[in-house]
Amino acid sequence: MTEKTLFIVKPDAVARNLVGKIISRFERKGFKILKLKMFTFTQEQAEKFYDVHKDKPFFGELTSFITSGPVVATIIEGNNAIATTRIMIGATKSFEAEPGSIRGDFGLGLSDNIIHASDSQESFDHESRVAFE
Ligand code: FUP
Repeated sequence: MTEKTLFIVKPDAVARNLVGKIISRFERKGFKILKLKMFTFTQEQAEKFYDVHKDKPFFGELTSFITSGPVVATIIEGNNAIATTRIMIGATKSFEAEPGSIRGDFGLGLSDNIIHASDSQESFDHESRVAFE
């Protein structure tokens, strides 16, 4: 089923010049890029983006990391986009993510874990609204 999803190349990956390598994996997989935007999250936008985590102990760390530098937000389209993208990015903790996944191949961090991707239709709707507002 053709679906859309959002992924965000996070500040650590942008700083390490990994934008092209990461986006090319999604192109190679067969997804179509519909929107691309480079920007830096404001504090307000970050709090809105991550509002499902607002009561978590790591919320402060998360918003301070995501606002720390430019990101690249991308909306892609293709078969089963939401679930397939989650498989491609790998486990949240980069240091445990499978080799072959994006986090597994490029990262070692937890909040600095290279890439974010929507995990449901609801999170896609919310997150794409915030990122492309
Ligand atoms: P994911 O959907 O894989 O990005 O992971 P989560 O929604 O569980 O977490 C959102 C972000 O919070 C992750 F990118 C990493 C960060 N995080 C921490 O910084 N500390 C934690 O203990 C858990 C998550």
